[in-house]
Amino acid sequence: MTDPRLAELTRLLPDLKLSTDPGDLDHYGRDWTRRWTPAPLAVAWPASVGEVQAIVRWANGQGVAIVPSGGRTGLSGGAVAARGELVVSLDRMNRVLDVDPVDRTLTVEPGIALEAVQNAAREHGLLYPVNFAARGSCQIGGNIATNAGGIRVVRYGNTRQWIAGLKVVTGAGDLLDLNRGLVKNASGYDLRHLVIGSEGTLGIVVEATLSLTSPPPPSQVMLLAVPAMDALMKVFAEARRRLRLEAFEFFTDKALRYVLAHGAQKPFAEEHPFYVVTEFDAADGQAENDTLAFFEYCVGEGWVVDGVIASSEAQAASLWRLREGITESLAPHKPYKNDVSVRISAVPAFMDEMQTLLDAEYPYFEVVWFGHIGDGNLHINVLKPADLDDAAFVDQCEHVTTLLVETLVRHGGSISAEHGIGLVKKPWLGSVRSEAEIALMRGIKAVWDPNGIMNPGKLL
Ligand code: 2HG
Ligand code: ZN
Repeated sequence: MTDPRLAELTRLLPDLKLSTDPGDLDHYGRDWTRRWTPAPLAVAWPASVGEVQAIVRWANGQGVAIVPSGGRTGLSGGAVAARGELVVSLDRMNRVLDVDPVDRTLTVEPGIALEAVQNAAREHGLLYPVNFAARGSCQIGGNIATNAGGIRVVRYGNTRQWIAGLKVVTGAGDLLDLNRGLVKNASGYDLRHLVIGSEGTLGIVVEATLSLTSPPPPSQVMLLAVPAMDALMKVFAEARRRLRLEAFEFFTDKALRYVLAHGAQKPFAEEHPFYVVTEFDAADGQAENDTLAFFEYCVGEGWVVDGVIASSEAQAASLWRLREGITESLAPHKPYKNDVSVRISAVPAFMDEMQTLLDAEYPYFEVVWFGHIGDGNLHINVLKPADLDDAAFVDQCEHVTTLLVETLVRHGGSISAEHGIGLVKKPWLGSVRSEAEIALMRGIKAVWDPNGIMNPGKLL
């Protein structure tokens, strides 16, 4: 370590795993956004709370910025290190520390993968219900930092709802033990909820106590073909009324074409403009009648034109693949991503207005819509035309984002539903949060992180 700051860190923590290897800097300096060239100072892999705390204190002393780093599956640049920061990877802090069947909690280190959390809960006959396609690679610390949502929010809410306790090292180097797994705790500001969704700008989560729940009864997965967005919202309202929903996701004909080209199985002989994948409880014979009655009613109203119910786990997985495989199938087309939310009732009008603007200004852009329609959360991926260079594409997409934000503001929506602000959406934060709100956010940041070392440049 020729850098004197790193030499000092090694002197303080001789056992700390630390690397300046160019391969590590490149790998750990980026997340799933591919826009920035990684340029961290080094990567550190602490193995204990004490090491994290010592690193943060060292960083304050040396004026080194820290990028906390989980599975780096984020899509907003929140885990990018492109300005000489120290990446603090939580990869080595990935243990289950405790399971409590009475409290129904699981206490884990932050670097554990979401899927490992789900499996640990299942081993004890319980469920950690937050779920999404990146489950195998993303880490719980990152889920907390972004208040990750995903495909079960319609039933179970976001990550926030499942955090019973948090240990956090603040930007000032203090170790906080927040809420300690309590169900009720009316003792003032609930600081745990400030950390959730703070995108690593306040501190580093070093331990989390997660609430678990009972697993749902056996479920059924159904794919529906729908002729129009208005109809789709009616199907949603009807499904919520008649079925106990676990998921209600949508995608368009364009999205389907990309997943099919990527190896998924064609669900219907004909193409339709919109599709819904829905999953719901189906415990007994009555449930089967309810499902059929729901389906027939929707067909009778003209809201659904075709449908298939999975008759095996393999078929359910292949229906889910149509939705969960979209991101991967679009990746080769260098998509520019937007992740927005409006009130559920505003979805069709918002989509209509936005698509009209896009068609008028950017008729040569292919725009793929999909997402968590049951949460009013839409993913809008603009694919890069082959004849447009990367910089010009990003420029034009940023103008698309401005149009999008103007439309969102008219509909009372948000520029980020679940991916976070990071670097990618920072220019537009002021359009969806008021000046007074942002001033408060800056004030909070200054208290938690007085020297501004925690993930600087992200969010604020
Ligand atoms: C999803 O819902 C993820 O599949 C990714 O949030 C969305 O790729 C995207 O735009
Ligand atoms: Zn999503």
